[in-house]
Amino acid sequence: MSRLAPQVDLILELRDARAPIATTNVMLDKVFKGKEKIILYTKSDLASTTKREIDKWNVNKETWTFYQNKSEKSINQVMKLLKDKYMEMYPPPPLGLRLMIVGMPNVGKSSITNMLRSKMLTTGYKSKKPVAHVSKMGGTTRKLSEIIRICSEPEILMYDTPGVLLPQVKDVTTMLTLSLIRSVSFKSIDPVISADYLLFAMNLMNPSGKHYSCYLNKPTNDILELLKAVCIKRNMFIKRKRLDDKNKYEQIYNYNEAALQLTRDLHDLKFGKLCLDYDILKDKIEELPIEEKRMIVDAEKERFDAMEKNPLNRPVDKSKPKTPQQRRAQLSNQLFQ
Ligand SMILES: Nc1nc2c(ncn2[C@@H]2O[C@H](COP(=O)(O)OP(=O)(O)OP(=O)(O)O)[C@@H](O)[C@H]2O)c(=O)[nH]1
Ligand SMILES: [Mg+2]
Repeated sequence: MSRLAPQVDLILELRDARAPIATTNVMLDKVFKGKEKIILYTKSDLASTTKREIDKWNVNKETWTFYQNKSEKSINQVMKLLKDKYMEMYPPPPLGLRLMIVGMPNVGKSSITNMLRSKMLTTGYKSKKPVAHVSKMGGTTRKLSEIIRICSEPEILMYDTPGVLLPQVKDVTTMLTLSLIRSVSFKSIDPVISADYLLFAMNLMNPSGKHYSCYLNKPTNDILELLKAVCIKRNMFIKRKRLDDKNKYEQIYNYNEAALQLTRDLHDLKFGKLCLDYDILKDKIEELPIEEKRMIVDAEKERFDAMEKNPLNRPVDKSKPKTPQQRRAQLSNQLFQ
């Protein structure tokens, strides 16, 4: 990417609107220093983040807009921004505007590449078929694309790029946010821990428990209570031999499967639009009346005290892991307890 930087006229940086701070990659600013840039906060159809919240963090007054893939209005807005930038360039780039789409994994770079190409190429052009591969998981695009023509009047050419993570993630909440939006593989994190962070975020957004009312008709800050409700609703149980009588079986809650279900529900918009970025959520706490803030903090303190005494309050699994997959899962559990 840095090798191509001198040939690029404009950077289109994508960040996930559900995690605008966690998906900001300061490394890209270094590589493309001095280049014109437009920021798109993608997946706005899944995000509750507001313009005011983004503006509050836009300390360098950069050009930005929300973006929702497959929305006519959204793509027209991006096309207008691109054309305006082209018109502002004097003299105009002799070989056409060269654009590079950059951002963290899974923020929607390939999706917008295909969308721009299908919308901007004038009708009758040879092929408007999707050229970039799109999938649900981060890490789909593995290498820099060939140059792609997305518009012929004016001439706009672009590169789709692989998602770039910073070498180190800032903190645990950022890691959890990135795993929930599938920018980093959620397989490397205990699903119950991820689900716990999701519950924490949902409670901050709406303390009445509205977001997860499809499972529980009251608010809770106990992830196991919510997971039990998911297990009951979705019949997620594990059958195992009883400890006191090996000839009899008992059913226990399948917390891991329920936690994975919550992350799937998040992507299916079952909990409504959300923001998962701790930095933005923190601001929300500050806007609450003092009594509510105190209640949230006290409840969290109580929960963490309980967790310290008995991490996650889960029954200890003493059985030896049988497969490499189970061994990996057990290791990741240890890392996050
Ligand atoms: N709901 C919603 N989903 C989107 C949007 N844009 C992209 N997606 C989905 O997000 C997932 C990732 O999209 P990609 O375009 O492959 O993301 P990418 O940034 O190219 O990912 P990598 O190449 O892995 O870095 C796919 O499942 C898309 O369908 C959007 O605006 N809204
Ligand atoms: Mg891609």
